[in-house]
Amino acid sequence: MSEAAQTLEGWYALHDFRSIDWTAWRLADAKDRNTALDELQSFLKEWQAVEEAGNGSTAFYSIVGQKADFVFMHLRETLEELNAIETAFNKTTFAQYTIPAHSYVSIVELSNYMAPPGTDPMQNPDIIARLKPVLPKWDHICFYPMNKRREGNDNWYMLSMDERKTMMRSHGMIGRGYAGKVKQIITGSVGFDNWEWGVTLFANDALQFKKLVYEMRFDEVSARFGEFGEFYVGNILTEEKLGQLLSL
Ligand code: 76R
Repeated sequence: MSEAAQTLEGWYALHDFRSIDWTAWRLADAKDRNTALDELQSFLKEWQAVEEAGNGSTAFYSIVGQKADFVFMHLRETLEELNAIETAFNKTTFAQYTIPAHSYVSIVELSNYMAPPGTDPMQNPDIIARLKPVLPKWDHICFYPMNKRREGNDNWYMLSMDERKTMMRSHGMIGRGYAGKVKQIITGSVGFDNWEWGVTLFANDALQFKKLVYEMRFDEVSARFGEFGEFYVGNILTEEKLGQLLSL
């Protein structure tokens, strides 16, 4: 058996994608629409307070295209908290005007492929900060799930630790070229959802998503072993943008 990579886990993650039921929203009377907006805004404030207290983080983005209209990405200490957020949102007036579009459950994950041997990662404040990150409020988000292939000669899980380390080093070097332009959060989802990882990227220039993902396609670990699900891309929903989105 090949040696499993050691992983470190941080906050649990829920990506909650919703579509807006525009017909219902249009038909609602102004009073109901105001109640819906107020409730949504108070949830956003509550989540912001959780973030400021260091107990989690939430990102709120619109989604371009027909797969969904917006996404909440929540990070919390426990699966119970994520469940509670989801249920509380579902009970709001605003939720009555939304349709669940997609969801993804995972946990922030770092693996030890690049860790210097003989060090205790949990003594490293940078590592702790990456396991429990404050999600950037950058202009754009990109999310997609992925697997590492397990087929014939292209079985990631049958490779030796050294072979995987070499490939992950090359992967990491490409990624580093995007420092400051793209922030990535890798969440592990083996046992939690349909794919092995969720990849969440943030950037102020959306084109950098395409540049990074394309460059990685030529790198062995993605070229030979990467299998990808659906891509979701969108724009940050500030209070002002939210008002514009929902105004009729
Ligand atoms: O954690 C680290 O920074 C060390 C290096 C590193 C690891 C271990 C790293 C760096 N990644 C790691 C693990 Mn990554 N990453 C992806 C994708 O579209 C594709 O082809 C793949 C999707 C992107 C865009 C990306 C970006 N990475 C992983 C893993 C877990 C693998 C495992 O355990 O087998 C996956 C699935 C994955 C996928 N990666 C980086 C980036 C970027 C931008 C970096 C550089 C980070 C930095 O140094 O700032």
